[in-house]
Amino acid sequence: MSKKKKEWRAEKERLLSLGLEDRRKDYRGNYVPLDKIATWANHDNNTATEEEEQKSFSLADKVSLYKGDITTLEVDAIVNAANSSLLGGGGVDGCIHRAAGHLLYEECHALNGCETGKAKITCGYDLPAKYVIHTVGPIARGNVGQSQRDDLESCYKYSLKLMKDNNLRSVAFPCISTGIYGFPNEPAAEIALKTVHDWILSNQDEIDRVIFCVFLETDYEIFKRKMSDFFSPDNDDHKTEKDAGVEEGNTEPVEGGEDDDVADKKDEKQDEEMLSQQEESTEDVTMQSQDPEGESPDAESKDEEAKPPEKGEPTVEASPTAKKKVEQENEKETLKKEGQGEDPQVAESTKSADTGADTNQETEVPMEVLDADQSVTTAKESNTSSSTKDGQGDKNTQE
Ligand code: AR6
Repeated sequence: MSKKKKEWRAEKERLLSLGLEDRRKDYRGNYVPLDKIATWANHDNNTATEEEEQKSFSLADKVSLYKGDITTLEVDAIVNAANSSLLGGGGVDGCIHRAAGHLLYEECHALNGCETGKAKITCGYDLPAKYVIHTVGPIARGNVGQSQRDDLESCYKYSLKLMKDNNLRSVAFPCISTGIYGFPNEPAAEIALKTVHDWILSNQDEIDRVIFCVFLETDYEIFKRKMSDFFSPDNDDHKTEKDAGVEEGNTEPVEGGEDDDVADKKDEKQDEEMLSQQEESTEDVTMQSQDPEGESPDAESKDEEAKPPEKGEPTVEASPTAKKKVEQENEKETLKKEGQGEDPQVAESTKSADTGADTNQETEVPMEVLDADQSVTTAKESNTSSSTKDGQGDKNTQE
């Protein structure tokens, strides 16, 4: 066994044997404990009466909408929107690799990549999340057909399956594929909400919480508008896309008129500001670690075959925000290809974080607890215990 493999295996074993309080001593940055993240039933916009809340305990109590940096969440697992190399990249992938530290790269290196629509699990290392589930979303570049829709759904399903297989009880998802991969935000949110809804319905006892962790105001507004269609306090049956106000092949919401247009423009402006701030402050995410010994990978995935794509389905026109992101990305890729002749997919493993928060933390910072409203409190004020079934069978990690 190589020195590097020994290193990540030993650290993974050590971290997974620790209790919550000891693990907290190892976090590199701020963290948000699960009990500080409101469930949808208690979300500030939710107008459910007490009686309605009683009825909805099974669904609205099991999901949350959280806007912020996924790398700060103290949950059993966070999901990474990775590429098929699993060796890091930009966006949320870059943020997660930076915050988790180099051992995440070393373990990912041993996984031998991952196919689109599937998922693989690693330790979270320096993250407050115990595990990272890496999934590879479809590349949509603004237009989506049925195969991209199926692949995106499959990302959520595989990630949830991995969570269940490893006895994990809380997970946070970013908006997979909606950044660099250009899947339009609105249909992506529909797929995320419907897939998670259906999965929770048939796995209610297996899960404590699924958090939809959005980063951009645009996504926050979309999810806020749609959450109750799927996790309604008084209705456990999901609505169809039509009922939820979105016609297939149309990314624009059906409801609302001028007010929505004004709100959309405001969101886009806020997002543009956020993205440009990030671009200014983001450093390159060059994964420098290499395995000089080139040893054979020990992929640990228990993947099943993904559904074959269906052809000839209608496509969805990208929203203006998605188009802009795609244009920016295409521009970057053209420049890169012209300059270096690289394969864009492979090149992504060494490029800067385009849409992600800059969570690079090279130096030790004092541990602080972030309240879900982003206000900082001291670590002592938090007495949450992890919802993970500690010590229980961890199929993918007991090696
Ligand atoms: N926390 C939560 N969400 C975030 C964060 C963060 N720190 N940073 C960004 N997002 P993207 P993709 C949101 O581009 O479209 C990488 O290079 C972001 O606003 O990260 O699946 C990979 O290596 C967006 O809503 O992932 C792949 O090559 C969402 O995360 C490729 O990008 C996903 O955007 C994957 O592209």
